[in-house]
Amino acid sequence: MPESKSVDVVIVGAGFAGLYLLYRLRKMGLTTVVFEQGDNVGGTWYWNRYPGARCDAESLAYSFSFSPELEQQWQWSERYATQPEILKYAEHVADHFDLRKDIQFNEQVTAARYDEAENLWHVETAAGKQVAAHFCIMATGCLSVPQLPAIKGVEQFAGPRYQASKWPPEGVDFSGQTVGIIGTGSSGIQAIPVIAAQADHLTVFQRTPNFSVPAVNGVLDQDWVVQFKENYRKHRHYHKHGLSSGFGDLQIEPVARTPAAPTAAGLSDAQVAEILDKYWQRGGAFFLSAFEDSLINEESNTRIADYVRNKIREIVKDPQTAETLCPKDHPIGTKRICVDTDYYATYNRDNVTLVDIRKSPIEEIVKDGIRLVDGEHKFDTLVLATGFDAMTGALLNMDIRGREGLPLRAKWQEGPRSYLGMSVHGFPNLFMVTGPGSPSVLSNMLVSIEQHVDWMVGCLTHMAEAGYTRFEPELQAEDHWVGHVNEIASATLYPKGGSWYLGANVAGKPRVFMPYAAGVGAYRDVCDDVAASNYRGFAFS
Ligand code: N01
Repeated sequence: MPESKSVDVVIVGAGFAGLYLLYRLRKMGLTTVVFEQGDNVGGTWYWNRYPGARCDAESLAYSFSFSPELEQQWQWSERYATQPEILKYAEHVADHFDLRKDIQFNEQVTAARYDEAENLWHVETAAGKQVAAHFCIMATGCLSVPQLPAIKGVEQFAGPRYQASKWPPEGVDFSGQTVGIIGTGSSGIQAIPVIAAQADHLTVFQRTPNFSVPAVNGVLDQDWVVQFKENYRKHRHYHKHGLSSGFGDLQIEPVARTPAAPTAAGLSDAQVAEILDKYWQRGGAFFLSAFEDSLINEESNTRIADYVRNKIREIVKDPQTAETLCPKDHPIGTKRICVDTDYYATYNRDNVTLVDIRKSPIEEIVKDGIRLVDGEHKFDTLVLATGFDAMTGALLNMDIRGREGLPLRAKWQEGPRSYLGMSVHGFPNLFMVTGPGSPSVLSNMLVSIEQHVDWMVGCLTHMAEAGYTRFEPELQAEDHWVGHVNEIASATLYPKGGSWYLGANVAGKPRVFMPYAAGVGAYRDVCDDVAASNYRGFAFS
């Protein structure tokens, strides 16, 4: 077994969070090692290479803000960047800041144990590497543990089988093939139009329809980009402080700067349509920001949902198919809204069939297709876009043990508990980036990652200056935060969504609404206030 070495900080994961952490901690003069299970940087953008994969936040906002030089130097080509372009960006960041030398690739962390006497974390990888560190920071991502469907027979499919979140790097050519796909979340909705355009025939097995809005993607006008970049600080400020999600609409003028209407409740259909048409035509998830109360007022939400259902009925020619595609089981936005290119129109193609497996459930995956209660569908290739064990999956897959050997799995048996979504009582000197209890997946991840890392760096600097070597959130502060996160969630419609935000997609997972729903600006204010009041809620020694 390789010899154990000691560093100031061990970071788990070399996605955007791990990269930025490494950059900042190195600047502080701390020794660091990053363990990454893949053979490259990029995290989610390394693994999710399925056809059509692209970000649902606009490129110029879904990018690091810490380096004006990087901002000016990197040229995004489309409004919504493709997965290969985002991966290139992550590689560029790693190379430009010379980060790779402190990253150990193909190293999956399996255990992290805190030793109280030594005040050290002992971290182990599957390959048997060990490292001791004063601080351990989990930058493991929120959607990094794929979820295989619990469907009988999935292993007996004889043809090629691909999973969206573990796509082969060389890509897949579907020409001349018949394909079946299970899953109509963001991944499926992006992949379906692209696969349909290539394959002989595509059968989509849909259990629950999702709301999707058009991306209205396009090549970026470079004159517009220059103008945008001249005002980058102003835009960044707006994303970090002025918006609840940190996504925004990057249009320099109209929609973004037009204040949201207070509510859709009580308006006529024509009035609702007049407002929403602008957002629909402009494209993107910003659609939900048209009304201030879209996620807190049931009537307003229903009006917005009705508008989208009517759009689906307008776009999809076959009325029965259109009806099957209309989501009716959850308020719009309480499951992550999807952003697509030609998703609904794809069902007008002759080579696409939609199968409602809610009406006729899957009995079994067989060697050449899928057998439903009312018949069989045969195809050559199976694609699974069945989601993730989100937010807690990666953390709980590792054997993380805090003081007195307390396993995180035991501490979180009834759902995740944290202080500010960053730290856990009983687990000293451990941070999580964008963990449960922070805005995380409800926000532009790059905005949230930078905010968390900056805050953590501030905390570690405070400790170094004061001569502290150990921090731990107090139980009372954690309990209070968990209560507050729940209180905010219950004031919204989110808990009605039955989504992966709640753990509802994983059998046996506790149903707890995991992200903090008050928005990135409000959350940042709380974190800044905690820091300014001598890190209220943290015990240092
Ligand atoms: O996963 P999902 P995803 N039998 O959980 C179905 C981010 N993301 O990978 O709803 C049949 O949303 C399941 O059906 P149901 C984004 O945050 C972002 O698509 O459980 N079907 C559902 O249709 C997103 O929200 C981007 O009834 C089964 C689908 O599989 C998150 O990742 C792109 C099944 C899973 O949908 C996750 O999206 C991609 C079964 N046994 C992803 N099990 C962008 O930035 C599951 N399903 C654009």
